[in-house]
Amino acid sequence: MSSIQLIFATNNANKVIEIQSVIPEGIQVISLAEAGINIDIPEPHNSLEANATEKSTVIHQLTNKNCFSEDTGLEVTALHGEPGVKSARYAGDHKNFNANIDKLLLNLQGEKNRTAQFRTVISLIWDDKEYQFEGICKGQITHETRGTNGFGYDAVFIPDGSDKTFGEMSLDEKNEYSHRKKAVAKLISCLQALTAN
Ligand code: ITT
Repeated sequence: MSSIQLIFATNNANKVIEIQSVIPEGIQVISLAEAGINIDIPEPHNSLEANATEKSTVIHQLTNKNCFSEDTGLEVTALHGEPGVKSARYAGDHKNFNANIDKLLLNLQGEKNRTAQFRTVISLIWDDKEYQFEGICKGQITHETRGTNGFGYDAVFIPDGSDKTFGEMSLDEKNEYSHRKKAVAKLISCLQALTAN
């Protein structure tokens, strides 16, 4: 694959670190900061798919360059899929990770069913056409926080197949299970097909 550049339409620095850790040589992921873009990208919709499209479209219209975005939600079975699309703002518009975790644990107090999944939807805009890719990681919500690595809800989520929370894992360990990594693998395959010959 020849070297390609893609703007990543996110203001979340943790997502940039995670995605850059799994992108192969030959694909250059450029953050909004590196592209000199400073805007609060809107997420007005009720689905991860629609918000992902909104974010990539806004940046594509602004730059006219190939780009991608991702929207991720933590979907908790006992809470009927919440916080889901509201994961970033679960406890309010200030997007505070600790406040979001506190609210989640409170809402699950006394609840035996702790099953949940992270779901990531990536929206790629390549040559003016949109492609979407999904990645899911199933697991359990703990009763208290464990570990300080990662971001968001990592300290209260144990992926199936592990006994550690994401907050107790290195980035490489998280990538063995991660919803984001699975969605990015599909993105990479698509880019390889689009740029083959
Ligand atoms: P952008 O929209 O700018 O990309 P954001 O932080 O607002 O950044 P989302 O709308 O996708 O991103 O919000 C998802 C929230 O879900 C995020 O703020 C975290 O609280 C949480 N989250 C997403 N991915 C996560 C992960 O891998 N581990 C733990 N929590 C995660």
